[in-house]
Amino acid sequence: MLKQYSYAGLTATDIEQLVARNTDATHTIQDTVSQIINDVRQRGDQSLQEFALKFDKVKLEKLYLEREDIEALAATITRDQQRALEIAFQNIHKFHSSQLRKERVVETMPGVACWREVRPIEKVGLYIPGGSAVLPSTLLMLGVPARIAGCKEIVVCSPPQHTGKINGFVAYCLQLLKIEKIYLVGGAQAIAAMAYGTKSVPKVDKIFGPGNQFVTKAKSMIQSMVNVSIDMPAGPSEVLVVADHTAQPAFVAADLLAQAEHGPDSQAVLVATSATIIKQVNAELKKQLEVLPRAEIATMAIQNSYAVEVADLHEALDFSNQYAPEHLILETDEWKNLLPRITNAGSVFLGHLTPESAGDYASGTNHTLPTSGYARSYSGVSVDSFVKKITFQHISPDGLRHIGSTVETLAELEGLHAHKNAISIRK
Ligand code: HSO
Ligand code: ZN
Repeated sequence: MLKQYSYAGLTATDIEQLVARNTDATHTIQDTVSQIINDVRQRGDQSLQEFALKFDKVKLEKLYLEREDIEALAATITRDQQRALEIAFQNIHKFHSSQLRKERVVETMPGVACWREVRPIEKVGLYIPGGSAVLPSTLLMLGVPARIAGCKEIVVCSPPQHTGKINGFVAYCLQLLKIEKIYLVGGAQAIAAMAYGTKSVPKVDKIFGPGNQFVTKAKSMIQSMVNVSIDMPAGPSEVLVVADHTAQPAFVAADLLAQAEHGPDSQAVLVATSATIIKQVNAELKKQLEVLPRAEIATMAIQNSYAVEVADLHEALDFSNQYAPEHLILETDEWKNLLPRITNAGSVFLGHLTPESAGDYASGTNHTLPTSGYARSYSGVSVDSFVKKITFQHISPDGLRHIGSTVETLAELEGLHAHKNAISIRK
């Protein structure tokens, strides 16, 4: 079922093509997104209301829900469901709380003190997708670090359901996060609204969250149009599973399918140390797909995926590092020895009992991660994504004596005499 390649038979160009993904997918939608952005910019709330009617098929009286609505919706989910969301919230909170560390003051020369302090980004916008699957877990993954960072204003946008509301799970997460308002805006129009601000939706400083191709395109375009930044360019979700003879084919197949069910453009790559493993995993894929409710979506994603046969685990890691997966799962007893060889990956899952699902929901790590090869240079979302680090320095009389002549010489060699004078005048 999975297309199959042998690593030994692949040229450098073959590998380059195999690991390339999501390359031109967003080009074709640029015009549509650009029209949406301009419309929201010019007509604000009215444009958002029309888009809700057009795309979400719902007529909205107002573009947001407030505390009473959120409370009523949150009360519709079961106690067990609430409990599961609470545990996820707590674990994500515990893990992310350790990310804020105070840095020490460094004296680079006697009397010259330099240090960094952390300040939250004041206004952040969180986009929670609501397409074929609503993902309340994404609200926790973005909201928890935003709260820990201390962001003053957290604006949440999510497309309305047919009822003109949001689902109870998203509502309960809002309660856990103590967020009292949610904007019923989806798609590229939500990104435009948070970037420019409308009468109802506040303008923010940074926009976070995954989304479909329109949302992603809007995020990448908006950065150069107005002073707003984004978490990362996010494409379709992906996993790469490394399996050797110690792997359980049923577990491997389950992990590939957990990825595949996200969307037809998701990719699930298997890198295995023998053709037999690939054969066994294929058989399991077939078996498990038969009973999967989202089999249609998963099948399309599997068609968009492949398996690579490698000679050993070192070759497996070579391929994985070139692919730079959003999620990497090492289904081998040897996982510990492989850690130093991992150079590019968003989030890594170790051993036979650590499925990606655990991290998607509840272990504590973040599931907002770099896709499409961006793991070569980007990290996943963390508390760091919600703060700035400001540098400070103080120079004492002794410090000025120590550093003064160095600055004067450097200013002079650059021909910048006012710079030199800013020192000399103080001596
Ligand atoms: N695998 C997705 C996150 C997610 N999975 C949310 C289930 N719900 C991207 O990391
Ligand atoms: Zn997932």
